[in-house]
Amino acid sequence: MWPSPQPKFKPAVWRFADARKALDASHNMVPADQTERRNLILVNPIEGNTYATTKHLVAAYQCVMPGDTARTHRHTAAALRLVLQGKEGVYTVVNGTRIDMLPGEVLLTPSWCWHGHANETGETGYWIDFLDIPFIQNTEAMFFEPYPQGGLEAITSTGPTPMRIPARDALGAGTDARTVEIAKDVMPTIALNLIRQPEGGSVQMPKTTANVIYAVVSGKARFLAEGFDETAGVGDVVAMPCWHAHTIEAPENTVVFKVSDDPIFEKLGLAKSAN
Ligand code: GTQ
Ligand code: FE2
Repeated sequence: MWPSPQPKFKPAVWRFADARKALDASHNMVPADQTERRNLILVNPIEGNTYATTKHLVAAYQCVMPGDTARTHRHTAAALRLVLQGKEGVYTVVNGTRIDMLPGEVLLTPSWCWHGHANETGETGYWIDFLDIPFIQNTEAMFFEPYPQGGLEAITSTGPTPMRIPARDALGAGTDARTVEIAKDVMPTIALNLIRQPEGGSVQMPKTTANVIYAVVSGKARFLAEGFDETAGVGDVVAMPCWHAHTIEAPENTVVFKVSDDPIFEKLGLAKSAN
């Protein structure tokens, strides 16, 4: 035992521009029908780690290239996506509902929902996946099932659906400082917040037991923690492990997406914070 949390994970940043180059190059190396998903995993750069971005969550950049489908499957791990680039015709199918992917939208795939992705446009669609896979692996309660008929699940509806949450609608008009929680209590392990700051604004986050992954939805954000100072643009991702006080500064009007494992600690009576 020890007096207070000693996270092994480190603050880290990943850039969409780098990920995009690597994903684009994968096109000529791996045919889509030989992959479960065309994604690039944001592995926290600590010794011995091969997968997780923070203690309980993984983030990955994923793309679907023109004409590709990413076959339908389901798993006990909960998933959600923040769309970076897409338009009508780039879509995911969640339990039979087709959801077209437009930039700035958050799309939910709670535990055990069937989901597969497709792209009928001429341009690659890109997004960021967030899943609680590291947590589910720790519990050993992992189940995974490919869609029995193979390929993409049949579309039975085109929505509207609570599984689609556009950031702009959730935050409302304006540029004033505002934080909204979205999809509250939909996924038992993951909390989602949209944090809007006007140019020159900043928000201070205390030390907490939660492990957080941030992604910039619009504008730019500077993330400051002890030994860490990185400015992130649209689509860039920052990992912020537990018990790291940090500040988010907005050099311009900015929206940041926050993905946190806080519900796990809340449910277990372990949620704590300090200044
Ligand atoms: O799109 O279904 O990044 O199942 C990791 C596991 C994405 C997905 C990931 C997945 C998916
Ligand atoms: Fe999946």
